[in-house]
Amino acid sequence: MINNKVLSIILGGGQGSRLYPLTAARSKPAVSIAGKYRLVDIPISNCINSDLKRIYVLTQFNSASLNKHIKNTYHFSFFSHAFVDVLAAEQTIHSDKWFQGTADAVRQSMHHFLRNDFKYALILSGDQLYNMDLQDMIDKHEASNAEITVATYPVNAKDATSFGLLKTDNDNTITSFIEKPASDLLPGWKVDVGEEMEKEGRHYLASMGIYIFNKDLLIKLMDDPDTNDFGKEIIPQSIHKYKTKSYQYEGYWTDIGTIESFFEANIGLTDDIPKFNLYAEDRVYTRARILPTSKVSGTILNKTVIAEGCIIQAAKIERSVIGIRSRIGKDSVVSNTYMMGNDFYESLQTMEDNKIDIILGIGDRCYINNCIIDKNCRIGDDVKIEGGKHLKDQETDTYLIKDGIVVIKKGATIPKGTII
Ligand code: ADQ
Ligand code: ADP
Repeated sequence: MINNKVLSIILGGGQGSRLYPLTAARSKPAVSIAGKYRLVDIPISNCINSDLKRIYVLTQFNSASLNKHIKNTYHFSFFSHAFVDVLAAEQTIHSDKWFQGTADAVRQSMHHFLRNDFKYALILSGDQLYNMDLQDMIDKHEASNAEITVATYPVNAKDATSFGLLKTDNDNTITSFIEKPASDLLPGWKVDVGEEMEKEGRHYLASMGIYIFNKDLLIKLMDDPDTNDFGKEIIPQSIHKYKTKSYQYEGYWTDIGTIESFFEANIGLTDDIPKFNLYAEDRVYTRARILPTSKVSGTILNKTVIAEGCIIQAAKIERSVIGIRSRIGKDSVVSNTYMMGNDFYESLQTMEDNKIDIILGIGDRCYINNCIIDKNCRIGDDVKIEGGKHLKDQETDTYLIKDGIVVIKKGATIPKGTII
């Protein structure tokens, strides 16, 4: 089934500087999560699971791997109108600038959207981990005769300053909105979010950056060239002019736009009952790679998620997510680590022929803790990486330390015996 009234638009990200160095060589939507998916698979899967199958992904930094991933993953029947298309910032006769913000990204792509028949535009963020029935949000939008609906989420004071906050009347109509307020303004933004949420200290109602706009209104709003951003301009300017509703969501939802939140979200998948459930009836889609099963020998595994095609001989792996085609050598101990895995296998013969003496993966007798290892890294034997808050933020050619998390850059080689 396809909902023909709705066109989905995923904001795939600008430079993705907060996720650097994971975004150094690829666009943000293409960053790997949970060992086998890419960030963009989350909003796309939420749309597909809600029968919204006409999807554009807007990105500023069109790396080949994003296009390839979308092309190799989202195949729809020849007879269906479904599609997932990547739109990169492009120069046209009307504009020679890059996207100046989220609204500008939508504005510059309007001519592509308007080739489709639709009644509502659903605008989604590309860097959030959640599993939401978007159809229900659309039904509520329609039933309330709203012109705009903003998905909202109760948050605590610590998180509140990173979001757009809003107040509503008894009928869920948004009456005021402030984008990322300073902490001294917070007391004025406390609202009634329901007893359950208040018990958890979540007194503020945040915008999730997920919006439904009626098509005609979106066309009108995009005609004003002076607005670049939904959070900073479009939403605060619209609430008093157009009927704007809040759709309050209380399931799991998290922003994964920073190294720390990205790390926590991945490691959180190893919990006994993870907040984000990958084992639900509604699937998260990704590319079918047809890899062999993983092979594990002599390893104690505790709270660990292992993707397909790995060869593991480690002594112990704990609270870690091990991505596709990973190799981990004998007597190594890996904990609190997200290892993204490899894009290819390297045979012993290839290593010998090319005089390569560090395997693609983690060598023997290594100790790795609090680490993100990007794809295709070589970590030599006897390397010790002990991430943690004792480490200062710093960057070298092969790694970066941010908030105590050591991020090994894509394709880096860490020589034998290195201690970080
Ligand atoms: P932020 O997430 O800080 O706040 P922003 O940086 O504008 O807002 O990003 C929103 C989404 O758009 C992200 O997925 C981002 O990658 C993407 N994006 C940013 N610039 C883009 C561009 N030039 N081209 C394409 N995509 C781009 C927003 C709202 C807040 C709300 C939070 C919820 O402004 O009100 O609370 O989202 O996370
Ligand atoms: P995946 O979707 O499996 O994560 P991608 O298709 O984005 O990976 O990337 C795979 C990349 O790995 C491609 O760019 C491909 O050219 C590269 N690659 C595959 N095999 C090799 C190899 N033997 N040596 C170097 N790069 C390789």
